[in-house]
Amino acid sequence: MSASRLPVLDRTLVNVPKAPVRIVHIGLGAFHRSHEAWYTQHAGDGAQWGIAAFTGRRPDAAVALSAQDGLFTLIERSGTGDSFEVVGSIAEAVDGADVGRLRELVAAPETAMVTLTITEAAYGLDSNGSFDAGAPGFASDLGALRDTAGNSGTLTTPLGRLVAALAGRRDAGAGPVAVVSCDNLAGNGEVARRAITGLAQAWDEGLARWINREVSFVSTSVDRITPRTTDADIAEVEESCGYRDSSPVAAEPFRNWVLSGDFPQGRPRWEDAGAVVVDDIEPYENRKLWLLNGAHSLLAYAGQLRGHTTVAQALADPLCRDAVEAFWDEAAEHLQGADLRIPEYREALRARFVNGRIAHHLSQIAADGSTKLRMRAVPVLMAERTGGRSGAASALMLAAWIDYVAGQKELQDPLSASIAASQETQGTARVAALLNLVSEGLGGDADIVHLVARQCGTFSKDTSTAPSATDAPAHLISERNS
Ligand code: CS2
Repeated sequence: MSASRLPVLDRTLVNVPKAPVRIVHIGLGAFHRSHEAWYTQHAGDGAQWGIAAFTGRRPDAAVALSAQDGLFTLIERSGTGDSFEVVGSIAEAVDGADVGRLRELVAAPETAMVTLTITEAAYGLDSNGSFDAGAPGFASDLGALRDTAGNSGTLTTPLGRLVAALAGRRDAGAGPVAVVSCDNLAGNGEVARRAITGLAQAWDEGLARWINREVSFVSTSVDRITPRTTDADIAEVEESCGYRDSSPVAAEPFRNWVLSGDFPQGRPRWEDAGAVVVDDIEPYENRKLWLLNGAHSLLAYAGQLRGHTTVAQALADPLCRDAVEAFWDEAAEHLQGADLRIPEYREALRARFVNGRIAHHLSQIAADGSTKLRMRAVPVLMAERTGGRSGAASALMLAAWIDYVAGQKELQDPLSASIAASQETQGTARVAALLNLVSEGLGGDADIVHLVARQCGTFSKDTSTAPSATDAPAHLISERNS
């Protein structure tokens, strides 16, 4: 049957009932759908927990998902083949600009939590890691909050919108609620608390006090590699499933979710689907942020400098792979505790990264480097130096970023203007300026500046040994061209 004659995915085609909304999510992207939406569907009591998911910057994903009643196909992509599952836990998909609907849902007593995947850069952290109300978007949102008592559709930041919605919950007397950050940030619960109460404080002190009393900030470590959906994924679902789905999402089979904190109004039994609830999340968080995300960032910059496009392709390059292993050696020194099982975790990561059927583009990972490296490279570098070692492998990640940003005309980064300005300087002054953007004061440490500067050029120096596009395995060439 031609694709245009296939039925569109909806609830008459699959036996996936719609659950009542009890979770409000902000950041309706591929990762939310492959992770939290999947875990919620697989919780034993998932049928009682529907998600109302709001987009971030653009309405597109909400429009596309609404046309199929929130349903989408998860393509589970292993190294050997694909399997398909319709996920139906998104009961409502909404344009993030619809602050009125967000307020209404957050103010509903049935809503037990607000979950977030808004990206690291959206928390307004400055280079000290503190909340900065002057970060892009917040000043104008604060103006809109003051002018319209939070009723304005002109709020543009996810946290500005959430603060307006929390005011709605306070006004409705709907009681306590949990805010659950699912972004890759160290101490994401605490970061969310600081940003949300910081914004509220700057608008309405009474609201900040209410948030301190009534909102529980839950920390999580989330994991599932989920590249952007491609046209090939859409065509594959049509062919294999016999319906049209504009919004499938392809992800690796591996998934992990560690949570820590209180849910005053309950939560789905995510542990039925393999989630783990712990008292002390920090070791798990660091393991994931340093080993997985750290390696990702290193590969993103080093790999692109070497002419690679995907994670699997970069890892096949010995220069990149050795850099990753050396960084892992440094990080492992600071990941203690038998239950972390670092050797097994590293082995599993190698296998996940070489899954060449997952076209995880380095350019996607490279975005927002100043914020990401602050959490992925700097803590290991500092711990190494405190331990009397140089931290050379962590410094190499910073050097790769510095080389990478020098070659970019348009950079996606919250500090892109300052990064561009620092390109006006040269030599160690430029290295120091860029390091200060990643972490305030780092560029004032002459030893670190030299350690990083010495390693600049590592991945661009000897391109003769980098595989050229035509040496790359066939599946990688086709991914690159897709
Ligand atoms: C990646 C993550 O884009 C990035 O920064 O490192 O999105 C990574 O793929 C996920 O955290 C995997 O769980």
